[in-house]
Parts: sequence; C-alpha cells; structure tokens
Amino acid sequence: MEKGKIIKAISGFFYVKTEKGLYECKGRGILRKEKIRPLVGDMVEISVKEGDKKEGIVEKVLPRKNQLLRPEIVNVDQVIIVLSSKNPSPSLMLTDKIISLGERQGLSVVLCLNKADLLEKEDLLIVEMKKIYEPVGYPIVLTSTKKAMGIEDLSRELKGKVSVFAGPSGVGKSSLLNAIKPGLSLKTGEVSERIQRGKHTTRHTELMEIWEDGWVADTPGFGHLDIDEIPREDLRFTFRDFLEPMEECKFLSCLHLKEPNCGVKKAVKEGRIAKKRYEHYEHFMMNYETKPWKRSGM
Ligand SMILES: Nc1nc2c(ncn2[C@@H]2O[C@H](COP(=O)(O)OP(=O)(O)OP(=O)(O)O)[C@@H](O)[C@H]2O)c(=O)[nH]1
Ligand SMILES: [Mg+2]
Ligand SMILES: [Zn+2]
Repeated sequence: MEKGKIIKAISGFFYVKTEKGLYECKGRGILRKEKIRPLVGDMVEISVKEGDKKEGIVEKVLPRKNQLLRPEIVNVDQVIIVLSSKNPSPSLMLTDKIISLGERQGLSVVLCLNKADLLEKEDLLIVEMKKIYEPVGYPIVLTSTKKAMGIEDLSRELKGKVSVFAGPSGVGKSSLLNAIKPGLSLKTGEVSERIQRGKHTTRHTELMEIWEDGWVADTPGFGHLDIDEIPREDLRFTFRDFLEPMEECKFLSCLHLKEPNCGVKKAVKEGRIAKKRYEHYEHFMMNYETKPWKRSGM
C-alpha cells in the first residue's frame, strides 16, 4: 500500500502523488458503496497494480481536515481570493461570501487584486479595499502579471501552506501561477470583450507542489456562490470583525439585525466595522429569509 495525495480528478480517474511518483488510479467500489467520494486534496492509500504503468486503486480516504464545495477541494490551509481590478471588475459582495465560506472551514484568507496595471496606483478601488479588509486582518496583495508586479509578495504568502486560488473566471488565477512558477505552463484564456467575463479556461482543480513547502491549487472560475451551506445562525461568526463588538450585544442570540442594544450595529455606526461588510452581512441574512425551504431539514 502506498500513501499519497490526490492532485487531480478527471472523469473517474484520480491522480495520486506518492513518494514513488504519480499514479493514475480508479476508486475501489467499496468507496462508492460507503458514499465516500475521493476529492482533490485527499490523502489516500492506494494499492499499486503490477507492471510498470504506474496505475493503482484508491483503497482508503484518510480523514479530512476541512472541505470546500466551491472550488471543490479538501485539506487546505488558506484561500487566495483572486480579483481583477478591471475586466472583470471585482465584486466585494462575492469577496465577502468567499471569506465567510473560508472562515467557516478555518482557512486563512489573502486577497489578491490582480491586473493592477489597469489602475492608477492610488485608485479609489485600492484605497477602499485596503480600508475595508486590512483592519479585519486580511492582507491585500496588488499584482500584475503583465508588469511582473507583486509576484514576489504573493509567493511569500504561499510558502509553507496549502493554498487554493479562488475567484471568478478571467481574473488571472492561472496567469498568476504561471508568473510565480513559469514551468507550470497553465492554459490561460481571453476575457470576452462583450460581456466582460472569462471563458472558463481552467476546467479542473489541480493541486501543484510549487516548492518543497508550498502547494497551490488552480481552480475553475465561478460566477455564483451559495452561502447557504453555513447555517443562518452561524453566519455572524464567520465575520471576524463582528466578534469583539458582538460581546456588547444585549442578547447572546443577537443576529445584529433588528435587535435592541446591539454591539455590532453600534460598531458600524462608530466606524469600527466597515459599512460595506455589515451591508453584505445584512444582505446575506435577508436572502436566507426569502428562501426558507433551504433551511435546515426543510
Ligand atoms: N491587463 C492584465 N491582464 C491580465 C493580467 N493577468 C492576467 N490577465 C489576462 O486575463 C485573462 C484571463 O487570465 P486567466 O489566467 O486565464 O484567468 P483565470 O482566472 O485563470 O480564468 P479561468 O481559468 O477561466 O477561471 C488573460 O487574457 C490574461 O492574459 C494582468 O495582470 N493584467
Ligand atoms: Mg484559469
Ligand atoms: Zn448584535
């Protein structure tokens, strides 16, 4: 039996990296029966087929540390949220969604604002994002693959961790990885002029060991994310900037919406919580309310 890590999964095949090299594997039938679907990032045990073709069978999936649904990957330490400053323009609402989903899985979060070459250095967008996210504790790295800017800074954030690049199609996730490690030669694609959206060039999540102590996953871009996998009552705990002000709420059960004597709303008023962050929280909470059938067990 060999131990390894699934780095890619394509149409029923799992590519498992072991100390003895890369094996193309099928899953053992029992896994399907037990409803265990091996995923990229999984540590697995494989039995190796005889012969020199480097084929095997995934026999066992070891316990997972965490799991993201979109992009689908397990056992990561950190999410790098990649946004582009233009073409397509960034959505801070989507950013806050990814942050909450990441926080829920215990991941650290780094924001990467790519295509910085399309902005002035002190563009309002940069100023706004720094003002909102840096005080919460999320670093923002400005990058441009066209001007080879910020690539070192981004590389530094990746050292010693398993990171997943997440963000819309066309923001430059694969381009950034190519800039960080030119040998990767990942496929990149144009952004559609007409609708200002990427063309979903990357089709599969792939984990790459870019240094001895750093793994990174390139992933397909997504347009839409559901926050509903977080129970509504728990969403407040995924807003890190709410945690301290929350201690002043009169009610432990306070959801920071219409309740009296709410520490979070007070902090928003006093500027200790960014208004945008609170607005997004409120928006997410209202959206759960309009979709009651999605709530637990219904
Ligand atoms: N101006 C500018 N364009 C960039 C930069 N980085 C990437 N691009 C362009 O943006 C387009 C999309 O890049 P990709 O790397 O394919 O984007 P992606 O995020 O991997 O997209 P998907 O795989 O579809 O999710 C390409 O045309 C790149 O040349 C940048 O820093 N500045
Ligand atoms: Mg890509
Ligand atoms: Zn409150």
